[in-house]
Formats: sequence, C-alpha cells, structure tokens
Amino acid sequence: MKSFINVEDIGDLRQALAEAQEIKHDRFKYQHLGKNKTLMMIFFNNSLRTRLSTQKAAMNLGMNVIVLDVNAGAWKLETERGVIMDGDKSEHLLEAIPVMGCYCDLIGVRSFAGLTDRDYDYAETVLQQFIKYSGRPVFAMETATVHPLQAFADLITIEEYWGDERLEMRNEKCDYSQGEKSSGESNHISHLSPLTSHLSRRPKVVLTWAPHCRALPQAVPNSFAQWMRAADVDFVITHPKGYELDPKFVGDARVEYDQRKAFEGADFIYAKNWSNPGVTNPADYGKITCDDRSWTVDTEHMSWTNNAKFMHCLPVRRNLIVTDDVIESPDSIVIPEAANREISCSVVIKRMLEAL
Ligand code: AN0
Ligand code: CP
Repeated sequence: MKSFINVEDIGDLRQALAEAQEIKHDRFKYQHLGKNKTLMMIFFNNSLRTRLSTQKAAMNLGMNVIVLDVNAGAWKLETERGVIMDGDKSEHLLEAIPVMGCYCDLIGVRSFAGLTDRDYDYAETVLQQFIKYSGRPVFAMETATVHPLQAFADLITIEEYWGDERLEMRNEKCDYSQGEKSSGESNHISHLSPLTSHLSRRPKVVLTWAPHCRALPQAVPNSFAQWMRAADVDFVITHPKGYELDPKFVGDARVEYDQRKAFEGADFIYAKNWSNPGVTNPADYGKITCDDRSWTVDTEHMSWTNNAKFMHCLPVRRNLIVTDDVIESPDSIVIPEAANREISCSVVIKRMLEAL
C-alpha cells in the first residue's frame, strides 16, 4: 500500500477486518517488519488519539518514530505556490516536504481543512504535495476531507459489537429451541447453523449531525460515510437541511432529514458535528448555518433506537453533541472505539511496511 486516503486503498474489507482481529490478538506479531524503519508523523493541527495511537501502532511494529508539530518549534510553512514570502512564513512546503522524506520511510500527515476555500480543501492540496514530493508512502491522519484511520477503527468497532449482538440473538434463539442457554463461546458466529443464520441481519448504522460552537471539518463524516457504504451495513445519514455532505463520499446513501425517523430501529448511533459542506449553497462553505440544540443526542433520542450503541470519534463537547447521561451510559462505546485506533493504524502501517 503506497498511500492510505480512501476506503479503496485498503482493498477487501473482510480481509482488512480479519487482519485487524489477528493484530488485536497479538499486537507484536509483526514487530520484525519495522526494524530500522522510521515513521515521521507531521501535525499541522492538534491531536490526542491520532498522535498516541499512531505512535503506539508504529512501536508495536518495531518502528522508530519522529513527531513533528509544525506549529510548535518548526519554521512556519508556506503552503501555497506563487506567493511572495515576505510575511511570517520562513520556509515553503515544497522544500520542507522532500527534506522530511530524507529522514524517514513512511509519513503520516494531519492537516485539517482551512474551511475558507472549498476547492483548495477538496483538492487535498497539502496531502497531495506530500504524496508528490516526499518520495515516501503517505497516510492521512485526518486531512482536509478524510479521516480514514478513524473510519477503519469505527468499522472494526461496529463489527466487534455487532458480532456480540448476533451471538446474543443466537443464544436467545437457543433458549426457545433447546430449553437451555449455550455459552457465547461455543456459539461463535462462524459456527452459525443454517437454521439460525437468518438472525444475522445487517446492523442499522446512523450518522447524525449534532450541534457545536465551532466550525468543524467534514473529514470524519466524509470518511465514515465512504466506509459504511463499502461495509455490510444498513446506513442512514441524518442532518438539518443544507448540511448535505459531498456526493463523492455519500454516493447514494440514504439521507433522512427527520432525525427521529432516522433513529428508529438503529443499532449504532454515530454522532458528529460538521460545518456546512457548501454542497447545496457554495457560499455557506465552512460556516455554522444551524445551531438547533434539539439535535443534541440525549436519552430521549436513544429511546427511539433499537437499544443502539453510541459512538463518537472524540474529542466531544458534552451537552452540545451528546448529553452526560448518554456518553456515560453502558451503551456508549466511545472508549473501545478510540482503543481500536491502535488496531486500524497497525493494519495500515503493516501493509505499508510490507510494500516498501
Ligand atoms: C476535529 C474534527 O472535527 O475534524 C477532529 C476530530 C477527530 N475536531 C475538532 O477539531 C474538535
Ligand atoms: N479521533 C481523533 O482523531 O482524535 P484526535 O483529534 O485527538 O487525534
């Protein structure tokens, strides 16, 4: 794998999920792959999970890691070509990138959308320059329009929890048909008999917009939509009118503007704020055009669902996106979801090391 940006880059999703499970059982199995290899992580923006989980994944694979926070100690970088550099930026990305490439084998880039120039953001201008000029395989650690490490971790998490749910359904079935409850272990999903396989329906996964006080990028919902469309799930998106995501990511996914209708029967609620994507009205790009607090996910919202699990990529603003009660409830899986960032990243780095 030479770059990791879109879902297609990971290839067959079943295979990727199997690899994730394998790595989760033995995180250090591929430690030999990274010996004497260096990952450079470049951050143009803040991070907690991506910073820690990517470093941990690289260390699990035996790599050395260099972290560069561009805005804390490096020269300020100009990213646009053609400007007269007489301002506060001392170095151009066009020199900085090939120099960075000299000191490492793989590069991870975090560079958020500026949210002022839609064409510049949606062309992934910064990421593309890294791909073109670094001479190294590059993966996105949330760039202007995508956050694939997050979406892959989300899919791993849904797979894990839905697998457990199916086991429970089978066990309930056993209760009626056999008069005794079998242990979850002996009923592993791969052993489902033809008699009970009809219970394995696809989970209903709902991506819901929720209010926020700052203008946030669309990278997380874009990637989530892209990955859910590729996965074996019943996917629905709900958001206020005007917040339509880019068709490149959403494709023909079902959009339901009535949040309650969308939540009905949901098995997973995935909450996220995003600023106006400027799809229906280009002048609104990157703006907050809705602050409707009735979209905040609270216990009443969750009561409309099929006992759904609550997911969010974090960081989350409590009582704007989701209430304390919901995020602290037993159905909130935000922590295991974050833990799976180490796993998704391990699969990605492993694939890149194998292809060096
Ligand atoms: C970022 C975003 O919404 O894209 C990062 C999320 C992983 N969130 C904030 O900036 C709060
Ligand atoms: N979810 C996520 O990417 O978190 P950070 O912004 O803390 O890395």
